[in-house]
Amino acid sequence: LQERSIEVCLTPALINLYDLTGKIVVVIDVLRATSSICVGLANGVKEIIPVSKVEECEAYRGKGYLLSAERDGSMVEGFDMGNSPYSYMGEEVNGKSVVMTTTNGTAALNLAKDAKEIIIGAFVNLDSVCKYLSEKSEDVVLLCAGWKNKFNLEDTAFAGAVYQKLKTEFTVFCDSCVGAETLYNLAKPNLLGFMKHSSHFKRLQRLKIERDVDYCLTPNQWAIVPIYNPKTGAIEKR
Ligand code: 3SL
Repeated sequence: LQERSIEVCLTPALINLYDLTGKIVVVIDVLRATSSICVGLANGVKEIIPVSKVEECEAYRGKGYLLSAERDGSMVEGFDMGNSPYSYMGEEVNGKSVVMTTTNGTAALNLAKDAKEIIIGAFVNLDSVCKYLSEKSEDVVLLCAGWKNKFNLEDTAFAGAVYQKLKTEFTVFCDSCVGAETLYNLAKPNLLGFMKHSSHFKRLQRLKIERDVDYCLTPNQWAIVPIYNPKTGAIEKR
């Protein structure tokens, strides 16, 4: 049996330390970008085009796309929608192509473009991500989007959850995996309560959107694995 590795990259600032060639990268931005991507594609969004900058999103205006732009938790003024999972559920998104830019998640997707495959992970699709990785034979890098290049609790805890489910299938040589799992074990009995310690919870609380956090921390709501193809520029569901 071919041995394969699993690693956790704790922040985008560390990505240059990882060789992504031939590997599957799971991009993780639990609060809220990768959760919203899962929700949208599970609810009839045709495709999501992630772009790093607000100006890139703006360039799609008037061409039949829905424009989703978030910075520092808030919707950027003048755009169609922000980054709430609840705005990715209604009739208005059904069958639409959405161009999305977020503070951290879409930039992290862009950093993963040298990988063999890029998939989208969040608690809302935890088991589907694990099943997908389990059925493949590639090495895996779990890339936490963090907050402005810094470590965050929620993405690391999710990486720990994936690692915990899969570790017996991999050769492990990565302390970040062990650290992430330790954090997940601490958080698991009360994910929402634990995440109240996170800076992003406090940020979203100030914006009065705690219900988004609750939603994004509820595991396995959607049996879906969104896949990002940097060649087409789109995320679609498998
Ligand atoms: O950073 C991101 O990509 C966003 O998910 C942040 S927020 O939850 O929309 O504020």
